[in-house]
Amino acid sequence: MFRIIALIIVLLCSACSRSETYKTDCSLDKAACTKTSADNITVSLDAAPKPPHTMANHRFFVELKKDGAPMADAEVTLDFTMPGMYMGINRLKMNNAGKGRYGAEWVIPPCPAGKKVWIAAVYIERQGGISQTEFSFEVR
Ligand SMILES: [Cu+2]
Repeated sequence: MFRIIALIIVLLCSACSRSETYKTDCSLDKAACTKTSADNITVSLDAAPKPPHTMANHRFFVELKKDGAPMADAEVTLDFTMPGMYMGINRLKMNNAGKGRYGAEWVIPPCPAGKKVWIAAVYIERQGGISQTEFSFEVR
């Protein structure tokens, strides 16, 4: 029994340290982040004000392009999660602002464990399917 508990503790701790050293691929401190999805959609994510701060309201922007042209006919959802930690449901349906631009507001919730890394999954829904692109970024 003790061995099982010890094993669980070891597993839990390796899970913490893994997310502690999580390598982000996007800095929203100064500029937008851009990636190209598997189905060749260019996805840019941005936030204001900068740098993003916990407990503050932000406006998040997504800009979509396909073959260089704005993609204005998508349903876009932003889903924020923390690596290795359940932080409740933080899913935003974005408003279509036209010309391939989408926006939503979100107050970044405080983390009880003091973690700063969030993953923003951008879900892009169109006739014919859904695609997903993820960005990971740090807040202050
Ligand atoms: Cu957290």
